[in-house]
Amino acid sequence: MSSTSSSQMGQLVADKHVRYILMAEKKKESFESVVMDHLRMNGAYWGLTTLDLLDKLGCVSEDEVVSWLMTCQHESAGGFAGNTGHDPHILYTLSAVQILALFDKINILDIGKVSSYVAKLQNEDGSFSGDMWGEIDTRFSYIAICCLSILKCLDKINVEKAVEYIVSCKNLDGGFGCTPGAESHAGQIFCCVGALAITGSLHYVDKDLLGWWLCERQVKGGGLNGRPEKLADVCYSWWVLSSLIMIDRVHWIDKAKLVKFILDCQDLENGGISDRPDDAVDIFHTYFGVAGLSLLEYPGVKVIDPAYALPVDVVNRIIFTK
Ligand code: GRG
Ligand code: ZN
Repeated sequence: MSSTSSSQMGQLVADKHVRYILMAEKKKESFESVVMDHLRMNGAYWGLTTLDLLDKLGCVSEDEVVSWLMTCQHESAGGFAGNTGHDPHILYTLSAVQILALFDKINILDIGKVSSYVAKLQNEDGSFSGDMWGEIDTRFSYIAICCLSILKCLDKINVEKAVEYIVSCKNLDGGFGCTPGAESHAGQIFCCVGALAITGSLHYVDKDLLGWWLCERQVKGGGLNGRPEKLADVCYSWWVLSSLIMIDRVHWIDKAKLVKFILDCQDLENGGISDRPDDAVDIFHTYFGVAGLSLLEYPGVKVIDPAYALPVDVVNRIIFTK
């Protein structure tokens, strides 16, 4: 729970968040054991990226994380699962690739195998399924494009068709949904705008119309919601703000009020960030709170790339190496 007196001081309690991530609430001895037991691949990406943004990635044993991560790769399919022995899914495959990017260890991968797993999930109409069971969603389009871009294998898919499908999910309000005709939602907008940004296709976005819809997500208290009439939630500080930055309209929201909203969601005593003030903290919202502050240029937090959801120094390393 946040205490009003300290939150009025408006400080990021970075050290406490680092400790919270390392312990992940469970009084376990190491971050790695927590990751292996229950946070699994996505949790590991959220926690490790947050640590890196706070310049504390060195606090975890890279070898332990990486060797656990490699046990999650499905031998024949090539994709990654959420934990050892589970089925592979494109969601966990991106998290695994992002974690290896953080550690500068992409090269330990059989890149051909991982990229083929992702490429095989593309459908005739350009869309992507999440796994062999076939659910289609623009989340998976983003994940495929982000993942293959990090692996420098975008040529393995039909990018033109992938973009065409994403554009077919654009709505009259300028936003995007999970499939053609589905309601605009900030999470899906991040995915579609991110995928269009990575593929150099942002000209398909009506920036003023979408910027207007996105900046209307800021509510009186300064926080952002994900759709009209919904409650503000710290995670939209990522989904909405990253989209506004990618379309160059971030100056349309009140940044100071949003910073205060995020800081008010901190547990000042035990670390961690919640979805809204006075709720229980979790690692997902801790990541999105810190990542949101990074997008807001909060001092002491590394700059994050709005499309790749990785620190800019990591993205630069990927782009400028062979
Ligand atoms: C690398 C950052 C990153 C993401 C990977 C998984 C993914 C790609 C994107 C997910 C995008 C998405 C759909 C986010 C929304 C998540 C969310 C908070 C959903 C809640 O929706 P509702 O309808 O909540 O339950 P509201 O806030 O509308 O009441
Ligand atoms: Zn949330």
